[in-house]
Amino acid sequence: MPIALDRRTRRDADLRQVGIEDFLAHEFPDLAARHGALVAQGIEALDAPPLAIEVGDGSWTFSRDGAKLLVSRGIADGALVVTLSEQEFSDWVQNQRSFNALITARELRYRGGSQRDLSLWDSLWLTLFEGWPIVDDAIEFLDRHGEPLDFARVFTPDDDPADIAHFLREAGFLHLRGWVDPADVARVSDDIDRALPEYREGDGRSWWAELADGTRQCVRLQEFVDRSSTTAAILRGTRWEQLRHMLAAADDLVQSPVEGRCIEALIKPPGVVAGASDVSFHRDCHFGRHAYICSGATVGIAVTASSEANGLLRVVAGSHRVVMPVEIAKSAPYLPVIAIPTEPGDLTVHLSCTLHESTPPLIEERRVMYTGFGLAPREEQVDEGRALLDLRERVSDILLTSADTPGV
Ligand SMILES: O=C(O)CCC(=O)C(=O)O
Ligand SMILES: [Fe+2]
Repeated sequence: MPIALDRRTRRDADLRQVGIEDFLAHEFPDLAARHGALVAQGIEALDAPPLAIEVGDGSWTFSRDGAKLLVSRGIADGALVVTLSEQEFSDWVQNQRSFNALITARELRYRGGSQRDLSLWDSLWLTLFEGWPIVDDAIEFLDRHGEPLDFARVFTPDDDPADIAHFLREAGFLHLRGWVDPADVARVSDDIDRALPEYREGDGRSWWAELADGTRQCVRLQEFVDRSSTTAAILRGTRWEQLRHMLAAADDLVQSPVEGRCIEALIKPPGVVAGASDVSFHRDCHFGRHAYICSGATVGIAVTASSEANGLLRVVAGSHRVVMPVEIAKSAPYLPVIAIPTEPGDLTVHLSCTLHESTPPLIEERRVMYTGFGLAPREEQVDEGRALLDLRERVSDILLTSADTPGV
C-alpha cells in the first residue's frame, strides 16, 4: 500500500502552552514507546550526537541506549546543546517551528554541534513524533503492478489516473505533460514581463536577488494571478479540475480560490550571487507544521524549458517516506536524486514532505510558476486550500527577514 497523502496527526485547535516537564511527563513516554526504536536506529545510522535541550535553569539530554531513546537530566558529554525559551520550546515541541526555522530566522542558540547535527535532530524529532523513519534499507519503488518505477516517466492525460496517483504516493513526485498548452505559458511569460514594473523591492509581495554585476533583480512575483488572465484561466479550467481530482484519488485535495497569492511566478536569472532565487534542498514543511498540514501537492508550471545544463528542479525520491535530513540530502543523499527536465507547459508535482531543490541557471533565464492543492480542511477556521499556501508563505516570511541566508 503506498503512503496516503493525509498524514495529519495534530490540530490547530489543540495548540497550547507546553512546558518541558509537562512534555516529559505526559507525552514523551508514549512517543518513546511507539517510535523510540526508530529514533535509536536513526541516531545509530547517521551517527548523531545526543541532543540536550536547555530551558530556563533546567537541561535534559535525549540519547540512544541500544534500541531505545532515553531522556535524562543534565547535559551528556558530546551532546548538541540547544537553548530554547519557554515559548520556543512550546512551539518546537508542537511542531510549529523546527530548528531550521529558528536558524533561518537567526534566533537559534546552540553549542557543541554543527548545522548538520541540528538537521539530523530536526529529522529525528519528526521520527519521534510521527514514526517517519530516517533510514529504510529495504525501501522499494514499485508501480501498481509490482514492477520497479521508472523515475524518468512523463505522464500524459492519456495515462491511467490510478497509475499517476500511485506514482505520486510511491515516489513523492510526478512529471506531467499535456495539462497546460505551451502557447498559454508563452502568454504567461509576456504577462510576467508586463507585471514586473509593478513590483518594487520591499513591497512585501516580491523576492529580489543580487546579480554578479551588483544589480538587483526581482525573482519571485506573488499576487501574480491578478496580473495574468491566462494564468487565471489555466487554474479555472476543466483540465486543472481533472488534475486536482486525479492527484487526490482516495484523498481529498482542494484548490484555493483563484485570487491573491494562489500562485507565484519565479524568474531565475543566471549569475545570482545573493538572495533566495535558487533554493537548495528543503521540504516545504521543513520549517514546521508538517503534522498539521501534510501532505499537500505543490505544482510547478514550466514557463520556459528547464534542463540539466541550465538548471531545473531536482527531487529526492521517497523522501516523504524516509525523513532523510536536509543536510544529508545536500552532501551524501542515500535515496535517489531525480532531475526533472521540463518543456514549456510541463508540470512538476511534489509533496510538501518531499525534498527538492532548484539548481541555478547557467546559460539563460528560467521561468516557472508554483501553485498547489492542499488537503481539505478539518477545522472550520482554516480557509479552503489555504493550508499548503500558508506553509509556502512561511518560507517566504522567514526568507524576507533574512534575505541572503543560504541553505533554505
Ligand atoms: O525554485 C524552484 O524551482 C523551487 C522553489 C521552491 O521549492 C519553493 O519555492 O518552495
Ligand atoms: Fe519548495
